Amino acid sequence: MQLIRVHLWLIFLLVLVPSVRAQQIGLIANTDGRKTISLDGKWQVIVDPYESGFYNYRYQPLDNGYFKNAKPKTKSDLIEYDFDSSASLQVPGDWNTQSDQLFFYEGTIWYKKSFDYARRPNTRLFVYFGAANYLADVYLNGEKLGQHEGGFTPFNFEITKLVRDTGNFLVVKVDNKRRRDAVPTLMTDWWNYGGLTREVKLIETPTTLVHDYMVQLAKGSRNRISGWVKLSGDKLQQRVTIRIPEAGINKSFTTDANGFAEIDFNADLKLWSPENPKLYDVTIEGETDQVRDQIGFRSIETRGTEILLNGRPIFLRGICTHEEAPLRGGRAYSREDALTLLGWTKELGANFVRLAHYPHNEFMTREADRLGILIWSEIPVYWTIQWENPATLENARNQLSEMIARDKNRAAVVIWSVANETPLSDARLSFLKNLISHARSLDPTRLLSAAMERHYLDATTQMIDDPLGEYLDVLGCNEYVGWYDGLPEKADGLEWKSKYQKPLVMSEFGGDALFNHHGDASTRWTEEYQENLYRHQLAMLKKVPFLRGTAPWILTDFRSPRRPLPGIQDYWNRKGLISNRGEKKKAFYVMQQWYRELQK
Ligand code: GCB
Repeated sequence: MQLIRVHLWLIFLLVLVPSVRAQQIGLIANTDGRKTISLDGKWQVIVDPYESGFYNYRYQPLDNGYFKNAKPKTKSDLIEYDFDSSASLQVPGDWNTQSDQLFFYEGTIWYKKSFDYARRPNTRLFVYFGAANYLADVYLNGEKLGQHEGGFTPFNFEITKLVRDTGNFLVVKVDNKRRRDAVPTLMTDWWNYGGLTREVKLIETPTTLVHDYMVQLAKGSRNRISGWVKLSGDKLQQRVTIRIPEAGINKSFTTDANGFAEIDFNADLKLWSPENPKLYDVTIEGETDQVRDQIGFRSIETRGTEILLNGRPIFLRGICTHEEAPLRGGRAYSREDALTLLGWTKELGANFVRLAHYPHNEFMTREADRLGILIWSEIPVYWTIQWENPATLENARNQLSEMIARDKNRAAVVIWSVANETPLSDARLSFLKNLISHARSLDPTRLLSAAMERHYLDATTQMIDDPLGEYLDVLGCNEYVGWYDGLPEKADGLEWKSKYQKPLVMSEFGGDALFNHHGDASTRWTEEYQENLYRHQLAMLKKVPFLRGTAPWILTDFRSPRRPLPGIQDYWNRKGLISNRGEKKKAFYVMQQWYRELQK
């Protein structure tokens, strides 16, 4: 018996303790409204294609891998790595565009940053990563903090107990090897930019902090705010107050033994819209901590085939975009990058952007909030995911949770999308239904969509009857009539039908053109071909009775390993309305003209 007890304890220590340590605290909402210290800048790196900093020659995990940041103590010591004399990379930033040697690299790179930090009493400290693509193992002072999977969502680890006044070293093993069971999986049409692609920062909080909150209009209401506040720490029962001074709001609630309080009160507000993107200063104030945010309030619903913003029908004049830096190239990460992309979006006459095919950095959603651009945000459940694999589902659910956790208070975000162009099967349907109900449980207010499948009933009829449509609020379809599907004139005779009484957003259409490559309208890759394709597309789309939005593919040319054609593509997908150098192609103006007409 005694022996069993000892064994149980051992199992507890071995199994439970590391996992408790790895789980730590969930995502801290709104790092903007808190005290943070940036760890951006140069980080020392070791490129480790064989992961010999992690595994020994028998492929067993090492106890003293590179995360120990070891130094020889005597002149006879054998240590085969040294961060401090290694090369460095800029963080945030993908590694591919910082070194020619790393351009096609897929594998592991170790990052190290040293810092000092004098922690004050009664504070907690967290290290926060905007994103790391794809798999990150994080260590502080040689101790493992945890692992994070998924290349486009934020995560944080508490380091209160491990941090020292001086000489801290933070080591992150970032691995972007593609995997069949991962999300996304092996095949995508975008560059697998690896690294610490978004900001890294330390967040200092009081011992009991306002961990997370949702302050939004209740579903279907334009004058009732409802949501919740969650505290984390040892003083969980507190009075928390929501203040919105400009709207004369000052409402207090008491958190329960778990630190949780639901909030619900009436509010007389100027509503957020693309025409008037009104944001209010909001303070969420507990007894021990307070957080400031800027929040817009608007309602979003569907009625039959209409999309209603603040109760009024709206047409989503959209455009798709990847998170790729205009002009500079590589992963976008900054406010300036966001402002360039959203500036072009506005210039096009758009009021809506589809952030393809994964959650973009927070500057995009924050700036869209300020500029009045509606957002479709999606997770990289793209093409041929392993639908039957429970671990893949768990991974997708987690990426969905983290996307919603970060952006649930952004008025701009009106649609969460769970998938792109996924092939029909029972396993796929149950996987996606699971994601849909998960999203609804986390956020009951926003619309759910996905880019679904569609098919030809006969030569001139496109039918939307993908069973997924039953569970979505907004139908999304990608179609490439005139590019992968016949020539542009094919669009003239096409009719669209839908099984569902729901609004449709044509979430992709388009074709490639190399900027300044000219010819007649039937010559592929020319601006004239693309322009003609857009003309025929728009003529067709205008006739679709249930169409409530368009998001052509795509704002700018973007890098893709699937596009090698020399002299034309050179590893760029050329479907941009704007080139990778910022030059507008003829089709840009076709779209712009239509979006201007729609505004009259
Ligand atoms: C699609 C995909 C998108 C591709 C695009 C293309 O349907 O959703 O990721 O980049 O087509 O250019 O083929």
